[in-house]
Amino acid sequence: MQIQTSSHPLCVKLLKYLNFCDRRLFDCCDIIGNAAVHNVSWNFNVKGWPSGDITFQAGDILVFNYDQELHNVVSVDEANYLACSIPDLATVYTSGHDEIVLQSGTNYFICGTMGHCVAGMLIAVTAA
Ligand SMILES: [Cu+2]
Repeated sequence: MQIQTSSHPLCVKLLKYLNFCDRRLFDCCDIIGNAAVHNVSWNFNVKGWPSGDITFQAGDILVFNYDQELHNVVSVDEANYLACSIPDLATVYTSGHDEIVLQSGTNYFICGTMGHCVAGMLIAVTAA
């Protein structure tokens, strides 16, 4: 059995981390091997991203690049997106280089630093 798509950076990372191969990993590599990677400059200018004709598929990866001293990334639902509020159980990303896999439908992200979302640090990305 061979991993056809193991050269994908996320797959390489997984292989290194797990140090073994199983069926789930092969499946995962098949999925992420076909995914597109979209880099996001996560800062105050991000509102309106992406501009142009980029289309997104479920399984595509957004890479949020930012200064982790200033910002973070919070995955929220539509209501919290519109209200710029962070629910108690929200998933908060803080690495400064977060790789987030898009789900089917609209995916909402806001910055959790006080005042940043209302200042325009939020995006909504719809994946087919
Ligand atoms: Cu911020």
